[in-house]
Amino acid sequence: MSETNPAAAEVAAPHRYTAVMAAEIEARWQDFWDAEGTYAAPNPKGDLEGDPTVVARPEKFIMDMFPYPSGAGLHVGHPLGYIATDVYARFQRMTGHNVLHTLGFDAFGLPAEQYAVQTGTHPRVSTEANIENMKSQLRRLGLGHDKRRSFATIDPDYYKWTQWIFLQIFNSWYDDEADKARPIAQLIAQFESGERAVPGHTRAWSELTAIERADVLGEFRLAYASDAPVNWCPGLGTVLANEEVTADGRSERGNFPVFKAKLRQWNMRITAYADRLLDDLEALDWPEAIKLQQRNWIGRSEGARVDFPVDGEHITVFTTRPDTLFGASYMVLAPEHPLVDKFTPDTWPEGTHDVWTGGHPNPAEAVAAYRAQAGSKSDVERQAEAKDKTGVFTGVYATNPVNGELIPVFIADYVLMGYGTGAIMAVPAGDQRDFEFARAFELPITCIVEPTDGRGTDTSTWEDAFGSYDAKIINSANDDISLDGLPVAEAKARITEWLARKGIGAGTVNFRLRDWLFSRQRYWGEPFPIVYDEDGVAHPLPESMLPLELPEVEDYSPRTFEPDDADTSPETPLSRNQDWVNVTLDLGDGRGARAYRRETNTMPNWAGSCWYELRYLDPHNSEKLVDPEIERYWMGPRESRPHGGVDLYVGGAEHAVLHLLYARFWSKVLYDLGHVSSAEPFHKLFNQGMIQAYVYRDSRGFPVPADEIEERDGAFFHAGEPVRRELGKMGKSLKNAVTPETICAEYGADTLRLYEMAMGPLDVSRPWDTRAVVGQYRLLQRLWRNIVDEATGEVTVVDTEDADIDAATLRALHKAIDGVRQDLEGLRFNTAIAKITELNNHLTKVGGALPRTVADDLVLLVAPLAPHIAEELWRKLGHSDSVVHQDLPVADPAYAVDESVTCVVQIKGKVKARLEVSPAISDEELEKVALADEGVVKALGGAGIRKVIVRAPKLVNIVPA
Ligand code: ANZ
Repeated sequence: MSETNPAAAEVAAPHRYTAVMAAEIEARWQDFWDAEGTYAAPNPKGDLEGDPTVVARPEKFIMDMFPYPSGAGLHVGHPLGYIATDVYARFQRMTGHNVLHTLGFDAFGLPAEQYAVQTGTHPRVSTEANIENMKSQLRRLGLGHDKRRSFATIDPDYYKWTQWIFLQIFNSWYDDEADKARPIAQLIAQFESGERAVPGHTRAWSELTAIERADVLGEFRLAYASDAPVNWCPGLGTVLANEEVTADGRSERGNFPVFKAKLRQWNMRITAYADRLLDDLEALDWPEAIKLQQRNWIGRSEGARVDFPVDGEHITVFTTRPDTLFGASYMVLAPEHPLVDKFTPDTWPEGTHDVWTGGHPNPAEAVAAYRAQAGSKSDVERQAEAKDKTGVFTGVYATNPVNGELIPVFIADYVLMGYGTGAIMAVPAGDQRDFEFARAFELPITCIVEPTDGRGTDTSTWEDAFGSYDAKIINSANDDISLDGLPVAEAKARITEWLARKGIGAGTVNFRLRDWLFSRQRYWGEPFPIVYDEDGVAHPLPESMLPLELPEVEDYSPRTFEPDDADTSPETPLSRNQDWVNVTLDLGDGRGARAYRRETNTMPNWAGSCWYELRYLDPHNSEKLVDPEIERYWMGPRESRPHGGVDLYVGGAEHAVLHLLYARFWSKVLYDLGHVSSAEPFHKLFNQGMIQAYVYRDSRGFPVPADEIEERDGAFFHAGEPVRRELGKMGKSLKNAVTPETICAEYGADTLRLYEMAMGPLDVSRPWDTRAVVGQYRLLQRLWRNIVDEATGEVTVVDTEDADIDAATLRALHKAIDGVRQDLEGLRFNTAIAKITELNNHLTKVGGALPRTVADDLVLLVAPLAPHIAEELWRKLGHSDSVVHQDLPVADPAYAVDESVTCVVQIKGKVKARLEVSPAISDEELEKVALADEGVVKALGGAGIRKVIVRAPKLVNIVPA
C-alpha cells in the first residue's frame, strides 16, 4: 500500500481516518450533542429546561475569561484556553462531577465600539454579527458548553442585573465597625434617630435640605459622584480609571496621552475594601505573580501621620519612617495642595536662599509659575527616578515637632496630591529623592541612621541616601524621648506612641489603591439607572424600571479631540438625545410624577465582567440575579475553596489588576449585602501562555504573508526574495494569522485540539508551527488503525480475559491510566498526550487485534482531549451511551508500576537477601517487606532490632539489638 499516493491509499483503505472522515465524524457528533443537550449541567433546583430533579454528583464550575466579539474573528491562538478548560471539564465529568462549563460574550465597551465606528455600522449590529461568527468558529472545535447558560453582556436581560447591582452599590455604605457594607437606609435611620451625628452639620437630619442630605450621603455611598481630578483622554473622548492608564501616563487602549482634569464623575468606593481585598488573597489558589501584582496595586503601607505647625495651621504628612523625624530638614507639599494658597506670603522672608526662589520676585509668582509647569506632567513623569528634582520655596517655615527647628516648606512635583496627605517631611539622609532635592537646593542633610556600609556619618561625603532598615538610629533625642541606639522597627514603634501621646500624630495605614472611576463618555455601555431632579440630586430608578435600555440613536460616535489637547472636555453621546434625557417619571418614592434628567454617562466595559460568573448559574431568573440555593450549590464556600468561588478560572495574565480586582470587589459587596454566599468570585486562577507565531519581514521590514514563505536550506524566501524570520504575536496585521477553520479543514478539530494541548506546558508561550500539526493527526490515525480495520471499517478487537493479556500491555495501559489522570488533574495536558502516545505506540508495536477492555480504556483516555474520534470509536466498540459521561478508568496499582528493581537487605553490613520490589515503593512499605522476608527472619535468628535504615527502593540496613 502506497503511503505517498493518497488516491491509491483511499482505494486500498476506504476506512482510514482522514480529514474528510474527521469532518464528517465531528459534524455528526456536534449535532448529536447539541440535540441531546449532552453538556447541559443540571441545577439543584429551578426551571432550566432539561434539568433532572435530583443532582447527586459533586459540582465543578469551570470558567474561561469570556471573549470580546472582535470583528477579526478567532485565530488559532485564541482558543488555547478554551480547549484547555474543555479538556479539564471533560475530565471532571468523567470523574464523577456535575460540571458547569459555558461561555458568554463580553460585548459592551471600547473594542466593540471602536470596531463599529471604524466600519460605520451600529455597535449592536456589528457586535451581534461578530458574536454569531465567533460562535460558529467555536462550535467547530467541539467545546462542551452548556449553551442554555450562554449570554452576552449587551442582552437587556443581563444588563438589567448589572444596573441592579449598581443600585445595590449606590444604596449601600461601608460600616467600618461592622467591617462590611450595609444598606444606606440603615445609615439614614441612624442619622434620623440621632444615634449617629451628621458629619459637617450641627443641625438635625430632619432640618437639612434635600441637597444637603444628598451631599452627606454621597460621602458614604459605595457608588458616588465626585469632582476629584480624573484621567481625561481627549484622544478617546472619555475619562479612564487609574487601572486603564499605563505606567507612562497613556491610555492602555490606543496609547493616547492622558491628562488630569476636574470633571464630575461616578466612582466606586473600592478603597473601603482595600484590607479585605488584600487579606482574602491568601486563601486563593492563584499564581503568585498575580497575587503580587494585586498586592502592589493595593499598596498597603504602614506608617504614621505627623502634624507640623505652621502659621497657626498645621501640615499633616504621611511617612513610613516616623523614626527618621529628627532628620526632617525641610518639607514638601504637592503643588496642588490646598494649603499652598493659604500660606504664600507677599515677599520672600529674610535669608531666603537664591536657589530656592527659581528667580521669581515673590512667592506668589514663583508658586504660580511652578504650578503651571507641573500641571502639564503626568504622575509618572513627575515621579521618574532619574529626573532632576525641581521645586520652589513657598516662603513659609514649619516647626519640626520633635526638635522645634524651623524648616522651609517647598512645593515640588515629586510629591503627589493623590497619595498619603499630599505632603511630606523630607529626610534627605534616608530618602533618595529627598537627598537629590537637598543637594540641588543646598538644604542640610542630617545623619540620623548609623550607616552600616562604612561610609561614615559625615553626609557631605555621601553620594546617595542611606535607607536601610537594618541599622540603628542616632542623633535623635530631645528632653522627652530618645531613639538613639534603637533598631528601626523599635524606633518606629516608640516614636509613633510618643506622637500619639502628645496629640501630634498617630500610626496609620495608607493605601496606594484609589477609588474606581466608573463613568465613561461613550455610547456602547450600560446606561446608569440614575436620574437627576431639578436640584441636581441623583435618584436611583426603582427596580421595576429596569432594564433601562440603551436608546437607539443615529449618532453613537464618541466626541474625540486632538489627542494632546488637554483643554477639552468630554461630551456624552447620550446627551445628544434630549427626548431620552428629559423624562417625567414617578419613582414610587411618594414624590409623584416629576421631571428628571437622565444620567448620560455609561458604565465602563469592566462592569459586565464583574459578576458574569453568577449569571451563568441561573441565566434566566427574572426575579433575582441568582437564586441563593443555586449559588450556594455551585460557588458556595467549601473546604477546597474557603471563600467560595469558581473552581477553575482560565485566562490571560493581562487582567491581573483590572477585571480581577473589580470582580472581587463586586463579589464582596454582594456578599456583604447577603445576595451571595461566596466572598470571592474565582477560587483557582490559571493563566495560559500565548501562542506566538513567526513573522516574516521583507528587506524594508514589512511583514509578508507567512503562508507564502518557502524554506530552502534554513533560509526563508518570499516571491524569490530572501526574508527575515522573527517570533512575534499572531494576527492579521503581521500577516501570520492561522484560522482554526484552516487547520480543521486540513486535519479536523480533534487534531487541532491535540496539537494545541501538546505544544508545551499550558502556562508558557509557544510558537505555532503549522507543519508540526500533522504529528497529532498521525497519532489519531494510528489510534484509529489500532481499533478499526481500514479496509472494512469493522472494529478489530477481541474479547480476552485480563489474565490472558500480556503483562507488558497491562503495565503500559495502567501506567498510562495512572499518569493521564494525574496529568489532567494538574492541567499538564502535554504530558498526558505524551503518555497516550506512548501507550498507543506500544499497542501498535505489539500488533494484532486489541483486547476489548484495552481498546475501551484507550478510547476513554483519549476522550477528554479528542472527543469526536473518541465518541465515534466508543460507539463502534458497541456502547450505546455517550463517551462524555463515562467513568475514566482507574489504574490497578498492581500493574501501574515500572518493572521491579532489586533491593539489597543487609544485616550488620552484610548482604542477607535480595528483593524484587516496585521502584515506587515507600520506605515504610519496603521496611515491612524486608522484615517479613524469610531469609532475613532466619538471619536475625530471633534477635531484636535496634534500628532499620531504609533507602527505598534499593537498600535496607538492619542493626540487630
Ligand atoms: C519620611 C521618610 C524618610 C520617608 C525615609 C521615606 C524614607 P510608600 O512606601 O510608597 O508608602 N511620600 C509620602 N507621601 C508622598 C506623596 N504624596 N508623594 C510622594 N512621596 C510621598 O512611601 C511612603 C513614603 O513616601 C513616605 O515616607 C514619604 O517619605 C513619601 F528615610 O517620609 B517618607
